Amino acid sequence: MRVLHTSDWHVGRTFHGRDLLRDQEAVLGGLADLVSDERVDVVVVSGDLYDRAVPSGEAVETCVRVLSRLRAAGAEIVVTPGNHDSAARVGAFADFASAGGLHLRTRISRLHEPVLIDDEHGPVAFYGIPYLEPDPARHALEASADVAGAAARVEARTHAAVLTEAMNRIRADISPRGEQVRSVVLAHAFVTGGDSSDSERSIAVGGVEDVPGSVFGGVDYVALGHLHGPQRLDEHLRYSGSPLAYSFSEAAHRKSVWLLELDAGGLSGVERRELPVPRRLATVRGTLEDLLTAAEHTEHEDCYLSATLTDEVRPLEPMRRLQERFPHAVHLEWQPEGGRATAPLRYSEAVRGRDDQTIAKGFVADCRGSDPTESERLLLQEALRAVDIAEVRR
Ligand SMILES: [Mn+2]
Repeated sequence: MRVLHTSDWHVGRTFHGRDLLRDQEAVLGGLADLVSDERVDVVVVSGDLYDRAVPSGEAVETCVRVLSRLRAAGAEIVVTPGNHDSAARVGAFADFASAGGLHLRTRISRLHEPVLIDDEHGPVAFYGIPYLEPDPARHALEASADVAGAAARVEARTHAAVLTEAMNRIRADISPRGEQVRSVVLAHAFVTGGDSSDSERSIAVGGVEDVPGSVFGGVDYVALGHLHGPQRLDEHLRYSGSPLAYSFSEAAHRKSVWLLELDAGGLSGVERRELPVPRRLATVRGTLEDLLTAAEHTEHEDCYLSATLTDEVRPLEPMRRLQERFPHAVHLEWQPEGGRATAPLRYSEAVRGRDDQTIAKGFVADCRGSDPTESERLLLQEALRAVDIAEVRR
């Protein structure tokens, strides 16, 4: 059996205000070609299908088109929700979807019930662990202890405790099925040793967010979601990472999916398949004039750009001017080099002995390089007087 492991689609996410839906649909829809070219039997999506608990109508439509393409290419699909998803919404039509080959595994009380998919060697059991927020998950696990025939108490309010209980239930389901059953677990968690980036939302509880990899023993493969960089923690324990970069900290990532091969004895191979990059990311630094003219930046003209300006005086309308050369410049910082602005000035010293009018005038001059005009001066005066009156009244 061939299984494609992906996660953290975050459909509907924007990048510094830019809509990514078309890029997401292009990359994710492209997975359908991989499914047919590589004769993939099952696609597993380990959480963060959407970027938000209540995705937009366009995001839902995009996601449905992508899933339909994967199914039409010949794969069954198993999905679990991540910390960005609403489990109830993702799983809304689970029983109906399942009849069409889309298995939405969103319920904690049923995480020990596998999706069974056969190959020539017998069944492969796919278990989906929905993202487990420690406190509510603990209660849901305790409430479903009868159904699962499991421990009635989950002692600690930690990710490790609830995932340990989830895995105990899964192992208890696997063992009576016998040797010939192979197993794949989907989980959305921060496993110790993984590398994070700037685009995952922290799941720390009491300062702790990671769980040891040993929690996931006893199964053939664990398809992890949550961390956005593709990584291998162990042969059978991997993150696929997100299909697109969602922060500048991911500029060096090569986004990819894992392609697993299961034979009669379990996991027999894992290959990496890199994904196309709709638009590269670049980070540049220099004076505005430099960035606008230097030939070395020609290669960045079509990238999503994060620029750090080093001008001594903050240039006028820097973003508008940058975008004339770099239409996809989306982030800007100003870190003056060598100028007086680099010397940290304590606020109390900066304002000592100066009246409000002078301070406001100085602020305009500092930001813009020229004093306020007569009409601006009158506006400032009016604003300051209004604040004075409001303060007297209070
Ligand atoms: Mn994520």
